[in-house]
Amino acid sequence: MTHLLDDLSFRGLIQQQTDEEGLRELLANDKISLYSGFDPTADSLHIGHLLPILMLRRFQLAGHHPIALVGGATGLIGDPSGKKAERTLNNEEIVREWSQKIKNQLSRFLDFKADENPAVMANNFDWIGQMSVIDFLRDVGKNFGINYMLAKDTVSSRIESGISYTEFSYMILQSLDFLNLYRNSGCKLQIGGSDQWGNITSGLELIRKSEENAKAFGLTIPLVTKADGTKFGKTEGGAIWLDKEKTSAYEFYQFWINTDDRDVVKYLKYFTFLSKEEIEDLAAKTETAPEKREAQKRLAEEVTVLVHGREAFDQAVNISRALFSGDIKQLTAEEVKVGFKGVPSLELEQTDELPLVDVLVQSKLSPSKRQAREDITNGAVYINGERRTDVSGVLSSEDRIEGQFTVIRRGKKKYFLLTYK
Ligand code: 383
Repeated sequence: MTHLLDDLSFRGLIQQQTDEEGLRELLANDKISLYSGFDPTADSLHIGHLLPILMLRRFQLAGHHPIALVGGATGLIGDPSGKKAERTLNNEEIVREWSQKIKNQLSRFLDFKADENPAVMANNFDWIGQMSVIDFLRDVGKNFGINYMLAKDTVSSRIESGISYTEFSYMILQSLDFLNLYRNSGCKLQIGGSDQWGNITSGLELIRKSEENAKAFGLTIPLVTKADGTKFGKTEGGAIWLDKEKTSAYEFYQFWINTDDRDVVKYLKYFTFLSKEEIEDLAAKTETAPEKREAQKRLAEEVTVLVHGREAFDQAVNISRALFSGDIKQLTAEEVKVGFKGVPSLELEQTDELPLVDVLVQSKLSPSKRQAREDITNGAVYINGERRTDVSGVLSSEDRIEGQFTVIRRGKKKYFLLTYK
């Protein structure tokens, strides 16, 4: 069997390791506990969190014991890692609410009922929340030299612009987590994005100072980059969230299907569990027939099914197909709503039955009545995907999908949506 670390390095998932040989040996001989932490800084995780989550899953699939930690306490403090400016503090009730949501999201990716190696959920509020400031300063703080802390990137990069004592102390809390999990759960490895290197190594330092003959490891995952130089995971609409209320399964699917040919093989390695052979096969197809976009299709399928389930994936494909072919009629009202999110729209009364010409003008699809008539006679106007050529035509209740939407299209891709009160 391939060593887990060899699979991870084939996938390009390893950025830095504290002791490669040591970890290799440990993993070859033992099933270990490992953890990664997620701070509740929003009401949902986003695709930037996906790699470490899937990494925990990769370890679990290889027989190890993953611990997903929600930063109920650290989320109240704010990690300065990778941040150019001080964060604003969120109130405790909000952070508690977000912790719960993030916990629910995390639990979908790991198996908590596995016989041999069930995943475990932890919340650092359980040990940090009650800690007294005296204990913190005496028992933990004593192990951290100021010079050591100042030398960390996350701190040194903020000396000019400023960093509060609060954020400065963050690394101590994350270190304390690692020590705690090491002591109480035998956790020997912390993983995280490369932005977490400083926090992970300071935890190892604390463990080394606190425990005799300690053996613990750190491993980081690279930052996901894009060939065109833009930031991964961001669209015009903002982040790609894992919560389908914030980013629909259709938008999620679209995000992956639009992956650049230059990035797609890398993302298959990163974000899917496909084998080396399957990925190499898709890589070859991208070389020989890039126009078929087989690799993108497979990537979008794998990741959408993983995050949103098979049914939501099928729906996303259905919407995409209908939008591509123009066959809108076959969509359900729900699918129209999702597929046309962001398309300009107008809300009408249920009783409204408007002349098509007027609607084209009102929606600004056609600049004037004269042009609207011309567009109709030229065959450029479609209602729910069907061409309308009658200039005196009226939009009636029969033109509504499940009584809720009328999709108007002019030309190849100018869309407008009518909704009804
Ligand atoms: C808190 C307590 C711990 C260990 C880790 C933490 C959270 C950590 C952090 N992580 C980021 C986050 O929460 O801030 N201090 O948004 C992100 N992670 C992971 C990964 C990543 C990092 O959750 O690189 C992207 O997703 O490490 O930015 O004891």
